[in-house]
Amino acid sequence: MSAGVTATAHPNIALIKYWGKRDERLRLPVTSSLSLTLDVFPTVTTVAVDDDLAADTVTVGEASASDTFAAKVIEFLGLVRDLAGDRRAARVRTVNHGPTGAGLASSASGFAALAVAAARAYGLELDGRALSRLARQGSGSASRSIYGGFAQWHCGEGDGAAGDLSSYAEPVEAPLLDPALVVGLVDAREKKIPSRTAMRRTVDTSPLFWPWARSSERDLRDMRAAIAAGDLAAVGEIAERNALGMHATMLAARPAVRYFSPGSMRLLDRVVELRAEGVLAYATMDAGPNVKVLCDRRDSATVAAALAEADPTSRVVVANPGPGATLGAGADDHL
Ligand code: 2P0
Repeated sequence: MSAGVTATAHPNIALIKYWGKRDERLRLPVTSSLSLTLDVFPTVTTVAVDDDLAADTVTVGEASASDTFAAKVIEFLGLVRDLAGDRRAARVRTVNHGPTGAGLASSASGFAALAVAAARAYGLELDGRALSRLARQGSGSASRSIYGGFAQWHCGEGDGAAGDLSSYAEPVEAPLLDPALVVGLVDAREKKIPSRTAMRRTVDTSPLFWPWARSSERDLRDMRAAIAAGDLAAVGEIAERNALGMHATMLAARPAVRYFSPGSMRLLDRVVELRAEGVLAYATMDAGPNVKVLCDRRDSATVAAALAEADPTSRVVVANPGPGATLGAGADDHL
């Protein structure tokens, strides 16, 4: 058996959120989204195609993966095998250096790393756009982790093959910004309602979903202009309103989906106070209670100290813009 192909990818945090699919199978989103890839919590994944293996095996670190996780990985390998015209099974080993399933984009880094490693292991030569489309089919947000820094995932047009071809992420240049994202880990445990379930329930039952989706298209246009102008205050304001609006759609779902906890509220309150104190700091939240605060890199230590003081049980991690998905084990050289 060969040693396999290893790839590393980092999570991304959306400043304009992806929330709602128009095609569940192909993971085509209702709206376009825009994110920042981080330099913390990478996933490192190795795929080894094996002539003698009867069925795929999936391990997480040194242990067997749960049935649910293994099923997702094996389904994804099926897509890669179809593209490559190669029916051989593979061994997959993945290590996620961050909280898993806690609204910290572990599925984004996970499927981006798996897409890059599996494509190469099965001999496919895919460019960034094709890798992004492939990663998208594992987990929508993974389409954006193919790229470092800011990235926009285009919702694309139409359904079926046309939608598939037109729905991919691209990098967004931001030479005038020097941002940091300070992560307040209120609770690093796995969330109770998976984002996939929450997303579907919101689209199906929330009267606020379509108004948010329409306003999100406008938020994205405004966000692109604010990034191009290097206007951190505008970028932050748009990101915060887009995220809180997304949570409003969930709160209005039936039954409601609520990811906020008392710790989240303490951190959100502190962010408002920081602004009153003159620090440009803006919050965003995903499918979990953790709060991520966008600020200028120069203010990241101030923001981190404020969050740690506001909620002493939260772990605070300062992240900066990180790299796109790459072959190799990144910093994790011992793998
Ligand atoms: C995002 N989230 O834009 C949004 C905001 C969570 C809140 O993408 O169903 O794991 O696998 O396509 O990508 C989380 O959803 O969902 C997510 P699937 P995914 O980052």
